Amino acid sequence: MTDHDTGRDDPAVPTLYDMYRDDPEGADKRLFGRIPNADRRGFLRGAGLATMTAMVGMAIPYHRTMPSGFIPMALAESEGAIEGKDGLSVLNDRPMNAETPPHLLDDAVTPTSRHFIRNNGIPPEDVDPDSWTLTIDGLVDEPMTLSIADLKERFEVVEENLTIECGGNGRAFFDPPASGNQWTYGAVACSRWTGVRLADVLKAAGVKDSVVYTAHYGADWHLSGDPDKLPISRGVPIEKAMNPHNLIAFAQNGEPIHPMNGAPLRLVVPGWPGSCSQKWLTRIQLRDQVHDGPKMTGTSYRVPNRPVAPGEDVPKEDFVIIEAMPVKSLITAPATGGETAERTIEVRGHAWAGDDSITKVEVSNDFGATWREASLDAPENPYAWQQWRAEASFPQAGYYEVWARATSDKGISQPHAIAWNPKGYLNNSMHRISVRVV
Ligand SMILES: Nc1nc2c(c(=O)[nH]1)N[C@H]1C(S)=C(S)[C@@H](COP(=O)(O)O)O[C@H]1N2
Ligand SMILES: [Mo]
Repeated sequence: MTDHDTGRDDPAVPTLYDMYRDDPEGADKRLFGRIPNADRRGFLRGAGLATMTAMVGMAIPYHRTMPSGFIPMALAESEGAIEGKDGLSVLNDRPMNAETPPHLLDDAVTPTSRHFIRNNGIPPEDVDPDSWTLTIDGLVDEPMTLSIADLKERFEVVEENLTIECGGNGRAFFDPPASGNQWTYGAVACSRWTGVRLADVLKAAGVKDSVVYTAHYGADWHLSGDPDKLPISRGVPIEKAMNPHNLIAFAQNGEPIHPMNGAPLRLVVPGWPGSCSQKWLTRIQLRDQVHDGPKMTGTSYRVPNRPVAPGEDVPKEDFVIIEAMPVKSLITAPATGGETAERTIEVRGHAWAGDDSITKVEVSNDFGATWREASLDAPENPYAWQQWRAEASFPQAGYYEVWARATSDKGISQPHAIAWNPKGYLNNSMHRISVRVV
């Protein structure tokens, strides 16, 4: 198998399963050596427990007595399910990265069980919502440290459907390929989030005039286990931070946030790369310069400042930070590859466009020669993806493709071809599905 087939970031980073099969003792050390002074009484003490529990699909009551260098049978038999998730494809288990097949994203509000997982490091263990705190500091009049109860008490609690899409969604289709998780279509979701407005909290702290950028920090661990290293810390310009639709969220679809989606507290900064939406949020610092945390600099979440040819070697200084995500649509029904005896079927899905809204979705079933306008719903609230549906008619039996393309209120629509960039970001080319009419 090539690296492409396994869809992993880097062949040098083995999966949990590979690690235990090839070198059980070493794997144990890598998993448990990472938290200094961890009380290590058995296999599953330490940073690996959340991942292991997630992978076997349920709690492991006797984890304290599991021998070291031991791989659970459930993992030996399969790559394992993820607790509280349903039907996701695991692209990588260290860190955990899993996407949702398009036909499982059919709901207007993405159920938590189908919300993708994009981790850059190791999620925190034994998270206690009651003692969790968020610090707002840096260039503010009054630095604050707030509990989740404080947030609920001091600020208006709001609920919104907000689209989060990973900047690398669609990377799998880059040619030449781009390294990183080989996301196809499913690193996007629109759950209903409950929280307080980021802007309200920043205003309460008093944003100094010199502030230009935020810096977000979370409680997850760097893959190396080095407590002085952060897996990711990103930020946004203060103008974006003050948008009233950014939430500091403590609930997802009316329930506590899923552990892999940032429990107990996360940022949701919709419309911009998912990486701006810090999970396991502990601190927001305001700065008088652009943030320079891990995954802010170099080529991370950055694209060339001009169109480049596929495969072109672009100098680092020509990269700019990705801001709003581009206009895009997804066909969630029917599932690709299906067969139908009907001559007319309903095709449906969602469309979204960064900071903008969608004004038109069109569907073609003749390889783009003709297009039919879909009926399109208004968004539930700004930054919620919009539902559309259209009829596709097939004159005779045979192989068809259904293509969808959305247009934003800025008049921008989706391209046929990928605008290639070295790290495989922002693929918003049209979604195509195949239909066999029998
Ligand atoms: N603390 C922390 N926050 C994070 C990440 C992370 O690895 N650690 N990943 C980011 C990225 S790259 C994305 S796309 C989104 C994904 O959110 P989800 O896993 O809840 O779908 O979380 C972002 N927030
Ligand atoms: Mo991401």
